Amino acid sequence: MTNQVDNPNPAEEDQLFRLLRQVDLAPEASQRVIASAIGVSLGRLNALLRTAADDGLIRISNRAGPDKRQRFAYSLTSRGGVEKVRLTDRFLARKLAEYNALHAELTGTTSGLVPLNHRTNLMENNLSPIPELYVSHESAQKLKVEAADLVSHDLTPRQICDLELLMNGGFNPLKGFLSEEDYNGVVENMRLANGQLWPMPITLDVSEDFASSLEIGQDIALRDQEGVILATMTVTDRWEPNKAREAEKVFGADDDAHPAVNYLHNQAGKIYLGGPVVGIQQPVHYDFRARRDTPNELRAYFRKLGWRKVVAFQTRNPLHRAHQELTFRAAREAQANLLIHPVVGMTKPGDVDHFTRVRCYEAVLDKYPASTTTMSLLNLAMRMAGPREAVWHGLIRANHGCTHFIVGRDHAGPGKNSAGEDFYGPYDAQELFREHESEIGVEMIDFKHMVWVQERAQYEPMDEIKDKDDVTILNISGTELRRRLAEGLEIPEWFSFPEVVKELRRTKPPRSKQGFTVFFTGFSGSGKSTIANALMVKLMEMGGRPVTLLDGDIVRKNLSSELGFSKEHRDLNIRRIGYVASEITKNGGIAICAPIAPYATTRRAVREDIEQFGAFIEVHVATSIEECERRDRKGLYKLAREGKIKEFTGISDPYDVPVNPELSVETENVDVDNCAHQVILKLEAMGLIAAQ
Ligand code: PPS
Repeated sequence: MTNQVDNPNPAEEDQLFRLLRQVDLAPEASQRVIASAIGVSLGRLNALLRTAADDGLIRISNRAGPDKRQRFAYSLTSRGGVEKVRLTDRFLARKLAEYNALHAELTGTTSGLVPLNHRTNLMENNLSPIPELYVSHESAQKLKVEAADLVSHDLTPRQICDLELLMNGGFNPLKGFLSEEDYNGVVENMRLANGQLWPMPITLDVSEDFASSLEIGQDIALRDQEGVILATMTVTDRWEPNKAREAEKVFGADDDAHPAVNYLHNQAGKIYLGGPVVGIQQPVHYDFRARRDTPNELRAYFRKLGWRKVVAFQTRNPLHRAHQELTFRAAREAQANLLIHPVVGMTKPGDVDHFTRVRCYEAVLDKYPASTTTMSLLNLAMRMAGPREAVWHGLIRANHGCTHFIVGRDHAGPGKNSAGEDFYGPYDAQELFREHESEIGVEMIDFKHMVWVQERAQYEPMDEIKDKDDVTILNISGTELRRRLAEGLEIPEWFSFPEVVKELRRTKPPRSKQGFTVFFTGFSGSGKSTIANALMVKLMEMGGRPVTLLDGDIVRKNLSSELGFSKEHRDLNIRRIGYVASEITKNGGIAICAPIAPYATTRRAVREDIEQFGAFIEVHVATSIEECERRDRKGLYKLAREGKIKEFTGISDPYDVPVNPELSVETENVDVDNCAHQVILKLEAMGLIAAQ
């Protein structure tokens, strides 16, 4: 608790805090009940109520009914909710200071005697409750009705994850989405404006139009994707961030190959809103409900079981034998209990989906002694920010009552940058964590790279093997595992548990049985549709999977008939094609798409959507614009030259040539059958069609 206690009149502040807490907990109570609950006279209560109402913290309304002494009803406003959270922190800080001073006096610290430190901070240890941003259930019901009239923002999936952890204290000490001043501090030096350590910008990004429709000081409702109001927020800040700067400082490079930088530039809104949040209800989860815990629920669980030391293991991957060994070792080293704390919010695109992972974790959990280990799911949206992310993960685990945290090699690594190099050094995360360990409040246990020593039939940390030259060291990397799964190859028992392998095989059948999308792109008249048709027929001849052709013209007729050729409309058209193709791919079919798809960012977005479920094969039909214009099969180029068709790709509208397509086909002097055959060969090489 680091809040400063600077109010000249703490007694008044205490009274206001107690009043707001009381109104929050029992909005239906009579004046007499409130007065006695907070320990003031009726006269004083009236004065307090009037001031609180004038300041917009509570609402006073007439109460119907015969009892003349109960003429009014009181309820907390959104603003009152924010003030209550603020005063709770200050109240706690003041009480702790008083407690510490009293303790010092009783133990003689002030007279120079040695203090009993282990008792002084009892109230601040990892097991005491931490502040949340929720109002009581009663107030929430009332606020929800009022919030229905507010302007609302529909949260994105990432914002919902962030909001959940803001509200339940997972992001303590944050009280809402960052203000501009806090954001600048976080971006520049990982600190909030008050100096507290916080490495990750938690921002509410919105469109320019929405932002400009708001006034500073206005309350807005934050809704989930079904329209349920989860919280209200008082907008105190609105600004246009320097995203390139944020990318450089937070993620280490302004490079779109980094998933969070890509999100920042291509998905996040242009404007950020900041302000305190009042929590109305938790986001609803229908899956694995019993496995999800708030920080306070975990703290209570640890208290109940008497777990004073808890080491947390963060993961976004299935657990194999090496992980089990290292978590065992970490727990032994720290003499602590173990919390397996997998992320189920958002992880790196392409990761194994969380449903499969949780089934795998549940299978592995049986292999741990139940009395020392537990598992809880964390609805975090990861950013893959390596070192900063490790510090952030540590703070989040401290909030969840943990005392130790495992940081591995390349913790939360985003993979390679656009030059093919790693974004961060393998131990950068451990270094940054070590630097801030005491402020984070959890001790780091650095990950030992575990390998299988065949002769001894056990896992050992690589750096501790003395007889490296005399033993056989085995290891299967993540890439190798994916290859084996994709090709249906054996996965040895020493590497994983049969239950886990079975689960992984169930979700990821070999590539030759998975769905995939072939995405042709090129100028109008380049030959996309003709090759796509030939390819479709060849695939249908082979049989095995259903094939769907989403040709440019067919889609424009059936899916996008109302769209034109502006950038916005073209993007929408391609996103629709991508959506349909991703559904086909997910369900094991083959989608062949053949739109012009002129913009690289949109093609990338579609690729990301599809690669969650299966392969995406981008085929550039590289017929030159001169050749297309010479052919001019539909006579459109002529019209475009005459200015009768506007925004015509290659003539009066841009085409981003694909930089790294899976295949590029030349059509000049090559017949269609041969072009389609090149695609078939590529699919075969990728293992997508098994050799007959
Ligand atoms: S996009 O950009 O991907 O949405 O375009 P797409 O849906 O594939 O376009 C399909 C066909 O529309 C015709 N057409 C135009 N193309 C480009 N620019 C403009 N302004 C335009 N207006 C109409 C054109 O015949 C496209 O043809 P094909 O040959 O199917 O690519």
